Amino acid sequence: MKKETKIFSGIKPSGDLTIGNYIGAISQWVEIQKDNECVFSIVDYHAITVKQDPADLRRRILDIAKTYLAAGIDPKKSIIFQQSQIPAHTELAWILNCTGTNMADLKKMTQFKDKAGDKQDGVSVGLFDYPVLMAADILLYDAQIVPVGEDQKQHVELTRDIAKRFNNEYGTIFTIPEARVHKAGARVMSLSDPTKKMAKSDESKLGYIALLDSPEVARKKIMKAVTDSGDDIDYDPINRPALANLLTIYARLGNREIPRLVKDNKGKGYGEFKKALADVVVKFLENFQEKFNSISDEETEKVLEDGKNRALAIAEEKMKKIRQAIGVR
Ligand code: AQP
Repeated sequence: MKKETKIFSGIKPSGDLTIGNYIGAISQWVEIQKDNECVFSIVDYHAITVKQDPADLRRRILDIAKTYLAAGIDPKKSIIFQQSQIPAHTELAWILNCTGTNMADLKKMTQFKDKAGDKQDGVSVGLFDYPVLMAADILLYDAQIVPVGEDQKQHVELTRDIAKRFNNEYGTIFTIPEARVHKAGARVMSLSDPTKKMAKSDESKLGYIALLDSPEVARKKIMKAVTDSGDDIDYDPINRPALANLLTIYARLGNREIPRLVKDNKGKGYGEFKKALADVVVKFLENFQEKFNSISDEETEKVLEDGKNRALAIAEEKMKKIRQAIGVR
């Protein structure tokens, strides 16, 4: 990666953040921010594509900002801001709805198909249109790289298509971004169903470990995690996806390499392995929560205010060029 590459990424406050969000997204950001110009958002207008309780939503916005800080995002270097505070995101999404995006593009999106299921006519237009708002988020900041988990790769591909079509029509306005998926832990799977991604809005709370779960709850969830047939410890994502998922979590939260973990756990049964994994997860959560709890709401609000001002300056400058290009200014 070139030095000072522009990076954009975000998380929507649709539930309490999970170790999947940490492994697949936030932990990568902490590394990436060292040498790059990063913008990290709490993309709250994405969360309201499905019904949210207003008080919960407000609390989660602050909690996500605090999570970024507790995980090691440095607000002096990187911009941390709340998407809804910058009107340019929704303005640009509307423009891209009209130029660059076709209905057929959105109908292909796997996440929409998964989330809407067989009720496509009953879900909000926002859920269908979500990838266009995401394209606006990325394109406003001229992001070159978008670090995401595997599940969001398709949306970044669509962003590239939208940007190219817009540029063809109006001249080179947008930078064409690229998705960057961290190989290990790109897709952390549900603890109760290893064929499904671990998701913060999963109705089954046993499927995910929230970053703010108490150690007892986290331990219980690990001990109840489904396993595959077989009783030795081996890494085989095709035939033993549940165990492969647990090994990935162990490796990423315990800072270990999978082959080494397999070697060290040879001869152990699932019960013993899960106990060791639970210890690693609990230790990680305790460290994380200690940092999280030491950050006040006031401090977090200040970071968001500063981030808003910095993001606003970049977004407004970009919007001026876009408004001129399409002829409304
Ligand atoms: N299970 C996961 N494994 C790896 N990465 C993941 N991410 C989410 N879940 C996993 C990554 O976290 C970032 C933020 O995602 P988001 O909240 O904006 O959207 P999402 O992918 O829809 O996340 P969830 O947790 O699944 O939310 P819900 O349940 O509300 O839909 C992204 O980079 C994502 O790849």
